Amino acid sequence: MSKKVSLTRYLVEQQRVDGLIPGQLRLLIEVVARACKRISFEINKGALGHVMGSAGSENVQGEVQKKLDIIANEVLIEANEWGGHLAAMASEEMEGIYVVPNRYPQGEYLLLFDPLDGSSNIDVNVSIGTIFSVLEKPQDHPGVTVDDFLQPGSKQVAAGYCIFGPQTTLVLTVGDGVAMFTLDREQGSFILVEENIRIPEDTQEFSINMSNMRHWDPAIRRYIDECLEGADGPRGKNFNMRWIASMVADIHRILCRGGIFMYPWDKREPQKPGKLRLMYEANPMGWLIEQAGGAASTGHQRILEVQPSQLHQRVSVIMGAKNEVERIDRYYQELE
Ligand code: AHM
Ligand code: MG
Repeated sequence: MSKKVSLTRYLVEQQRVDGLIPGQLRLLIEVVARACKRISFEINKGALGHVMGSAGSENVQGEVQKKLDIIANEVLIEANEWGGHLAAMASEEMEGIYVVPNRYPQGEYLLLFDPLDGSSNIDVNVSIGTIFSVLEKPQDHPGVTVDDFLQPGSKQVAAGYCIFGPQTTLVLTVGDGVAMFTLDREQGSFILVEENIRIPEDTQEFSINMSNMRHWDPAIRRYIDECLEGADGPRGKNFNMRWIASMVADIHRILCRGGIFMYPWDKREPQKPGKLRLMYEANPMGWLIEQAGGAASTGHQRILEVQPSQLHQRVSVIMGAKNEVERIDRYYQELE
């Protein structure tokens, strides 16, 4: 029987061999994984656990919060606040940062998360996920402020997501490739199922909400028009389309079998640079995609180089197969 490698063992070995994971970061990742396990069990209860539906409140972005949005947020905070590995947390569901209370030791890391991404899919039993990103707290001053979080994605020291689908799978990078761990419910631990994940540089599958077509800018219109023309058009091949409306599930598919994902700027709300959030969604997913050999761009710039100016900042997102992302970047340059 081949040996099973648990997340704990994987992290210990990475720490030992590559020195990539300091002890506190290893603890942090394990605590996040434990929280994801709890969230997975809560989601699995569904209507039987009275966890479905809206909570009757709105988050800072004016979006209706689902009960599970709030539960997942609380689980992540409770799991992470006492371990001594964190200075503060920031969440898509909270307006300000959550500084670790004085009664606990202050650590060196900052944790950012979208506690439950793909909320519109909760009540219809479709895959959703938790996305997380880890930064180091700047050490040049005591205490912690919002400004400490405003670092570009290239500064992340760990990032990942946990997808709650037919299986619960944690996908992680600490800057040395992408690894996947599936929750073994009998054993209660995450087990390594794949390492060194690679995204093919070309693809015939794209992922975008086509209902927004009339709002897109010319570069995205041109790219999608050419895909739709199929084998008779300039691309000379047919394209398939998938849109799950959970970024976690769409990115997971791309890490498993390739493709390109787009939630680009559109003119519905011209003052907003996109729908998705830079710090909780685009940066962690962008780093995972790059670590798997793909690319992540706003159309104008590498996502990981965007200098954030606000915690809840939004951004245009184009990520996945390298050659396709570069093609769209070219279209933006040509059409400007
Ligand atoms: P959420 O964090 O409120 O769940 O919103 C983000 C989600 C992404 O997971 C997904 O890609 C997108 O919103 C779906 O948007 P749309 O409803 O336009 O299809
Ligand atoms: Mg989200």
